Amino acid sequence: MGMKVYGPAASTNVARVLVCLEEVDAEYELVHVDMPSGEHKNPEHLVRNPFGQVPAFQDGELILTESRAIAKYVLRKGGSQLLRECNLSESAVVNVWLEVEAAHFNSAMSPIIFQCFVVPMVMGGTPDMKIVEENLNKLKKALEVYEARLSKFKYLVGDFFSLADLSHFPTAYYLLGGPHASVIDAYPHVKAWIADIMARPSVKKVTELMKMPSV
Ligand SMILES: N[C@@H](CCC(=O)N[C@@H](CS)C(=O)NCC(=O)O)C(=O)O
Repeated sequence: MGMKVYGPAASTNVARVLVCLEEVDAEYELVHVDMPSGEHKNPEHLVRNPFGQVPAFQDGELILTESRAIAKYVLRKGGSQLLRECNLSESAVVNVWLEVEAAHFNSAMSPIIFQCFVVPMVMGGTPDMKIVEENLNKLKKALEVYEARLSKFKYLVGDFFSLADLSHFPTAYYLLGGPHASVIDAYPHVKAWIADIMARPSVKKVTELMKMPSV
């Protein structure tokens, strides 16, 4: 039995796992979970992810949740160098920036994506601009730190691409495709870095999947 990812590709946390599978050219099956109808809260899905969230991941007997943990498993299994595990300090810094991505970039982008995409397109509502503004301010604070870092190094950890960079792609994809894309114009190094990430073949492949509503 091959690896299985449960969730819609359009979910940022699912896309983070898919891009790692593509990086290592793994064979996998993407099992769609219909979130608008609440399939992620069904008992079968709760067995795989007790928080009723996506993604869930299965490799034989092993069931995993948490996209960044799954991403690491997939990259290790596929023998990828994106974790820099041959070098203790480099791998430590990969983990630092992966945490930064979750705590500063994703945590600001996630409510923005919810308000600007999910509320109008899935729930038929109107975005709460107070939430959007608060999180744009939070994002800008993070981007100042990123800009300083990326003025010194080509990528977040150093002059090599790592999971820390790749992990930003799903939320960056929605930032670029949403109404607040111009936010990054004030941060030229960040803008070039995001363009570089988006040009990666694995990322291009997953962004195509993200555009397909039933995948
Ligand atoms: N920390 C988790 C977050 C997972 C998560 O928030 N998934 C969202 C979709 S992007 C979800 O399932 N939301 C539905 C819910 O929480 O009920 C991860 O990285 O996998």
